Amino acid sequence: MNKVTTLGQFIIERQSDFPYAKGELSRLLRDIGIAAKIVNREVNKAGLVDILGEHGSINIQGETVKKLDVYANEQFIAALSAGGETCAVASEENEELVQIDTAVSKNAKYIVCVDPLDGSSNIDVNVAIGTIFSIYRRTSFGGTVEEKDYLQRGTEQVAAGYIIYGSSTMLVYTTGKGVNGFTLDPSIGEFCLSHPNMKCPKSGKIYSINEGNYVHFPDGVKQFIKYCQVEDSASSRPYSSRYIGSLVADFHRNLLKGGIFVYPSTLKSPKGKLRLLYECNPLAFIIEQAGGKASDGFRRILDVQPSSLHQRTPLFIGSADMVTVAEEYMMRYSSVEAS
Ligand code: P6P
Repeated sequence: MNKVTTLGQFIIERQSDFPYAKGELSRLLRDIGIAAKIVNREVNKAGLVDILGEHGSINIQGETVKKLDVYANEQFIAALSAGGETCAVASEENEELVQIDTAVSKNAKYIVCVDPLDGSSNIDVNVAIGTIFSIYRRTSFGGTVEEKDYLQRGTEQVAAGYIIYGSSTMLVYTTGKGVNGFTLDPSIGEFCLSHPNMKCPKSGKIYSINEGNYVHFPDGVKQFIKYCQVEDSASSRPYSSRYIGSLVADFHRNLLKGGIFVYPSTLKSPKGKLRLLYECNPLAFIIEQAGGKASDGFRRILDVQPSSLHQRTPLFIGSADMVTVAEEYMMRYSSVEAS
């Protein structure tokens, strides 16, 4: 039988990558793993909601059934609060920063930005959904967490990852020393190392974009889509179009198989739809660590200086060569460089 390495064992083994580590980040990552298992249990029951009661109703245990994204948010904030290593959480579900000012946490070292359950509208149709998280070290020294603590460039992340609740549940993360994937074994309730040292193929045959917005895309994006559709066997074109409509699922497929995901600016979302702090930055950190690339069409995502907690950005992410070609089209066909 091959050696099974659990997430907890792996985190401890790799703690030596950081000579001054005293275990806080290790404990924080384990806190996230615990919350992921709790959320996974509820996500897997989602199909039974008619039996267990619609959100807002009282279920057979006498509990109020919550919308899953609200439930997921509560579980991640509770796990991070209980763990004592996080001083604040920036969440897609909370308009303002959530300060964790318990005696232990208020001077904790880390801030977590999280999208607790991205794509939750897909739950009703059994499409894979995900949690995305990003971890920063606070720059202020104790007390109330300040704006400069969470509005840091993506390059300052100390760790980032996602959980995909799909045909199996996986946790994928990086601390800047490569990307590793863990698959949940429900029989033992542990995330087990299944995808060590993940690498994104330099190029691929899949492009992923919601072409329903085509008429409102920038010209550079329209021209890139046409490039993807041209017959050219030498470059394996035309590419296949795959769009799940769940960011983590589209991203995970491209990380494994190669490909590009694009959510550009559109009429409805002139700055793009996806959020910088808790969707684009963590996925950009992961894809770069796996040898891929992430851009807003003109600039490296990780270099963008955030100005607000829920700030949006256009996103071009996946195989490095494909993102580079898309950027070339954006440069060539977009009249005004990125402001
Ligand atoms: P559209 C889900 O709502 C989400 O935030 C991402 O998971 C997904 O990639 C995107 O929006 C889909 O957006 O406009 O194509 O439906």
